[in-house]
Amino acid sequence: MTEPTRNGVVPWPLEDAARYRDRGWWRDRSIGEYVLEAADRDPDKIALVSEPVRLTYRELVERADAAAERILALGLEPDDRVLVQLPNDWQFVVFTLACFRSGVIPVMALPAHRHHELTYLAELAEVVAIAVPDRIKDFDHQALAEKVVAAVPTVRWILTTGETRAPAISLDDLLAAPDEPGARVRMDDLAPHPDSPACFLLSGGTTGLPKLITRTHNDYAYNVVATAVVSGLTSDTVYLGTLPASHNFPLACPGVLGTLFVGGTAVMLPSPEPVRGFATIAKEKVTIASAVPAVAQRWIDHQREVGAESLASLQVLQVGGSRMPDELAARVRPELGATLQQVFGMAEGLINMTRLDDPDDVIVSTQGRPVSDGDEIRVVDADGKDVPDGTPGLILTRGPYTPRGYYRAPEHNERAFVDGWYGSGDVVVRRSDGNLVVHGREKDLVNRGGEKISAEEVENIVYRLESVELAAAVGMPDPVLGERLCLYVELRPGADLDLETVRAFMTEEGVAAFKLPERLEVLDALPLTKVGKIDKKLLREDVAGKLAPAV
Ligand code: OOB
Repeated sequence: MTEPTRNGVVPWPLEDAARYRDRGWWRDRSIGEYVLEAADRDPDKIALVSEPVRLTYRELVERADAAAERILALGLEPDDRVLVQLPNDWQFVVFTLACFRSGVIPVMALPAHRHHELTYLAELAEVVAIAVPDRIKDFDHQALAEKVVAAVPTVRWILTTGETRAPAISLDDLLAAPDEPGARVRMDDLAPHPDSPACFLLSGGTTGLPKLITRTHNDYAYNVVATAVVSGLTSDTVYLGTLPASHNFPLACPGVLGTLFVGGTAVMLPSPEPVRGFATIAKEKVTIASAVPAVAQRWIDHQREVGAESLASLQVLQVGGSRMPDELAARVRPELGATLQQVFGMAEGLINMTRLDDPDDVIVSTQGRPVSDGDEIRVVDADGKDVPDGTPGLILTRGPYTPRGYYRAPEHNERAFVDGWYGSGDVVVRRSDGNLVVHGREKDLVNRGGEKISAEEVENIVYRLESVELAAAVGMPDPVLGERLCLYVELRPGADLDLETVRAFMTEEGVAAFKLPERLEVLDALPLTKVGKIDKKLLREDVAGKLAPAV
């Protein structure tokens, strides 16, 4: 075992780490080892389905280990970071496992990210390689990767699925079956240190650009194990992953990794679009799927058109990422025939879930409770004083799978972590039964159907426009996505601006499409608070009022 790198990674205090080991939460095994064990139990079982590819456990781990060897032979080293921007397909899973086996650290970018996000992440994590598909729909990801390489000197390799042009290297070749199938390349000597980072996840981002969250093998494996227990996963589980797999929720709560830990079958779909989703559930006899509320809504609408026959095998629908309205939650069981599991989680760690056998009232009107006895939770007022159950307050948490700081962000960490307690900025009520209800948030981001958009990040880009004097990005209510982004601006004298110009400019700047404003409000003067900050509360009320149906 190699010693973990501490560079930029905030470790847990030694006494907490010792306790987490004593309690059996940290098992000192790397993530890949859990999957190898499942493969040893039933090597011929189908592990991964990503049409038209079906891999057995034997094939999956052989490919992952062969790929790990090939990646290292190429020149990547354990602890090197690689930016991963792959859609939900078998390559994502095999490559991620190969990273977990080799100690190369995947930085989990989204397929929707563009130049603005990728160069930032590549620079921050000093990535040496970037893994992309050749294209998704009309978009040339390989060309995007080339631009990132040109901008960030540490990036030495582009790895591409599909049609690869020089200087890129074929990821499909790297991920191919070993030359001699069966001659297992078990890289047991290279199993990374369990306290070293397994992957870097992206935070929703409360200030400026997203922060990176370093998840160690020990903590992340426990995240997977604890959520797999609460979601009732077994080797009979068939999990459908349709949300972008680089998100913590579909990846590890319990998601694809949880399924592979217990010997189930993970089915990958690149989108949650209901026609294909329902057909896949029927064909593969999917037992559990995860969704954001907007997707659950689409599935319910679709069910009303086509009926629920194709969902007969679906036992559990997990919903999280943004607040599910109680009325929608109440419709899941009667209309889709599956037990709803509400999930209130964060890439920073803490995962709350309703239990499958909870009474209806808990399942429908709460976002559940922590998955581990090791999760500590406080609910506090603005002064940091604990409030009694039943009173709204800010949630603080620490525990065995909630890291104690972001990667290379000491100043931000001082604010986001207090004595090891992470403050997510969510306003919750803890009920006397321990379940949490999310009431709102005190962080400046827009939650667009589960995708988080930092208001400050958008504003900083908009300020590059000559015409803009003041800018404020706020969430506006949306019946489908929960929220969309509305941009308020005050213009320089004589200037004008329209929504299309802002969107075209931001696209030109290489910003992911989901961050583009969907409404523009030009005011003579933006309202200010007593201390001279833009009064966003007032702006949120203003746009909500404009959108409310006239009575
Ligand atoms: C998940 O993770 P992130 O990191 O994209 O976003 C975390 C934030 C939370 O702080 C909260 O503001 C919001 O997303 N959130 C919810 C929620 N689940 C997440 N707000 C209300 N109700 C919910 N059920 O979103 C995430 C990570 C793992 C599992 C599930 C979701």
